[in-house]
This record gives sequence, C-alpha cells and structure tokens, in this order.
Amino acid sequence: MSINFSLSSEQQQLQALAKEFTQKEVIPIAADYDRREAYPEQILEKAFEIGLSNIIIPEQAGGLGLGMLEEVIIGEEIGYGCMGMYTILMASELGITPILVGGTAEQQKRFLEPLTQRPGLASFALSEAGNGSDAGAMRTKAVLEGDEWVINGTKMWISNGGIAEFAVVFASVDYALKAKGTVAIVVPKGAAGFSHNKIHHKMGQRATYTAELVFEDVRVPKENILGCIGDGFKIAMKTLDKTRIPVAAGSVGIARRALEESVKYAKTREAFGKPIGDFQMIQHKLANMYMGLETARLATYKAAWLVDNHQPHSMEAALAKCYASDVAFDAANEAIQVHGGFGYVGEYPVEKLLRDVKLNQIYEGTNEIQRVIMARGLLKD
Ligand code: COS
Repeated sequence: MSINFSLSSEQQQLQALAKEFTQKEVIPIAADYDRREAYPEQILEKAFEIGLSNIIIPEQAGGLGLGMLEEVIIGEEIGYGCMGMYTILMASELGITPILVGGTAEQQKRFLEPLTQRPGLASFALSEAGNGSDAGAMRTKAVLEGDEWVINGTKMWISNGGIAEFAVVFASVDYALKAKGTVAIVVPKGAAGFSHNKIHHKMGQRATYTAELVFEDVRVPKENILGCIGDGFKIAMKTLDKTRIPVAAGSVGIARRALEESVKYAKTREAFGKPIGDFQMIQHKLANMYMGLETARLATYKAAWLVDNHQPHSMEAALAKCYASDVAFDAANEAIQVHGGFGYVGEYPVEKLLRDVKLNQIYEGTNEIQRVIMARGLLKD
C-alpha cells in the first residue's frame, strides 16, 4: 500500500473517544491522584466500559483484536492527560503481549478472556533489583517439579504488580545458560507464596501502582509456561520490540501537552508590556517543541505501521521510544521555562509532565539500551 497519513473513520472515532475520556475522566483527577500517590481504580473500570482497555486481546479470546496503531492513538490521548494513568493501561498490554508472542491459542483464551469479561489488568515481571538492562542475568529461579513449576525470587519496578490478575514472570532454570536458560511463566494473582510490596515516593507517574513482587515457593501448573524452556528471554525481547511503541505514543502525548500549555501561556502572560509569545526567544522554544512533537509522532506511527504490517520493527521501536521520550523530556523542561516560576509549582500542569516523562526514558529499556539496540542493528552483517 502507498503511504497514507490519514486515519480510517474507525480510528478517528477511537481517537475522539480517547480524547473525550481524557478530558472527562483523566485530566480532572490527575493532579490530585499524583499528589496523593493514589491508584485510581475507576480509570480501568471506565476504560473497560468504553473499550479502551486491553484492546490487543485477539477476537478468538473474546477481545477487540485491535492493532498497534490503535494502541498508539489511545496512548497519545491518555498520555496527554496523565502518563501515570496511561501506564496502568499500557503496562497491561505489556503483560498481555508475551502471551500473544509465545502462548498457544488455548493459553490466550485461558489467560486473556477473563480480561475481556470484567475490568482487569495484566503485568510483566522481568526486571529485578540487581538486573534491569542486563535482563538475561535474572536471578528469579524456576524449577520443574513433577507437574508444577516452583518459583522463587523477587521482581522489581513492576507496573500493576500485585493488582493485576496475573504476572508473566521471567525466570531462570539454569543461571549458567544466561538468556538461553530462561522461561516465561504465567502466575495468577492469589497463588500461594506470591506477595507484593507497593513502591512509594516515586518522582512521577504516581497514579500507577508499582510494586516489588515476591515469589516464595510459588507453584503453578507446568502448562503455564509460554513456549518452551529456553524461550523466556526471546519472548521478553519480542514483546518489548512491540510495547516500546506505546511508550513512544504516551511521550508524544506529553510533548503535545507541553507545547499546548506553553502556547496558551505565551499568549496570555505579559512581560515588558506585551505577551511573551511576541519574543523570539519564546517563539524559538515553541518551534523547537513543535518540530520534536511532529517528528516523534511520525517515528511512532511508522513503528506501529511496521508492527501491524508484520515487518521487522525492533530498531524502529527503539528509535521511536528513545526519540519520543527524549523529545518529550525536552518539551516538558522548556514548558517549565516558558512558565517561569509558575512552571515550577503544581498550580500549572507542566512540572508534573517533567516528573512523569522522566520514567519514559527509563522503563521498557533505558534510552541507553535503545541506542545499543539501534547501533547493534546498524553494525550487524
Ligand atoms: N528479538 C528476538 N530475539 C532477540 C532479540 C529480539 N529483539 N534480542 C535478542 N534476541 C536473541 C538473540 O538473537 C540471542 O539469541 P541466540 O543466542 O539464539 O542468537 C539471545 O536473544 C540473546 O541476545 P543478546 O546476546 O543480544 O542478549 P544481551 O544479553 O546482549 O542483551 C539487550 C541484549 C541489552 C538488548 C537486552 O538485554 C535488553 O533489551 N535489555 C533491556 C531490558 C528491558 O527493556 N527491560 C525493561 C523491562 S520492562 S519495564
């Protein structure tokens, strides 16, 4: 198909729905939940009601079976309102994706159908306190005993951790084999020995429930493994190759919010007898934000298009995630500068944008790791 920058009428409707949801349900409560570091349960319930949650669950498992472009459209809108609240929905798609990547049709139905019948979340448990970027060095251990996997270890920084219906847990069966000795296992909430501790005092994205997950002799049926022994790391990598794109989308939303708030302020705030938007120093900032926003959105849409068209997308996902989150960080930073002292306090939304977007440069692989992925792609034969 030739290049086409227009959205279908269904995609436009989805965009309008997500925009309305953001205006009505997200923005009015965003500052309060951020301040109180509280988890907004109603966001999932309302998103579920109108079909904005877990949208990638395939039709055969009872879901909408929507694509990456649809996820990106939703991500930009909700990210515009509150990145922390978007992360609740985004991290659920992150927990669902390994089951799509490595699970059988039966597993997809078993684990995912319940999420289409009532509000519910998934979670993805890869990182550990001692292993973030070097994901293959995980220390969480899985041992096959008869018909059950027995899991021991601790996972860290898990969005939706402990409140999700299940966690896809990555563990090692043999440390010496590193990545080749890993498994991906679905562990349901409530499994005996599975507990969690909520992480407090995050800099931003404080509406997301983030936890440490603890596994003490947790037993799950051996049928809960995705793929085979040794597939865990590759399932995680293939998952992240897709799910980094929604991180880019949320970042685009943040960059757009930073620009719109800055334009609004530049038109009304006066200095030296005229609106500050009349000064070239401010104009340059706005133009730079605009360039970043538009190019980040293009990179994000392209990566999503590649996924939906079943083409290789690892480097493009890394590019979109890295570039869009860097652009959004700069935009949020400049938005504070445009707002001056008012930008530094919570009265205006821009200081929250900066605190929230910092995480987009870190989670789902730091931006340093994204550059490693791009460079490896460039250098390989
Ligand atoms: N898709 C499919 N397979 C992949 C892959 C990908 N994107 N990336 C790596 N693999 C495969 C490799 O081909 C290799 O397989 P073979 O041994 O069969 O050839 C295997 O996985 C190991 O790959 P590699 O040697 O490249 O692994 P490294 O330990 O060097 O790690 C990085 C590679 C750094 C890219 C990886 O550890 C990473 O992405 N880290 C960041 C983790 C992350 O994003 N954490 C956030 C968690 S969610 S908040």
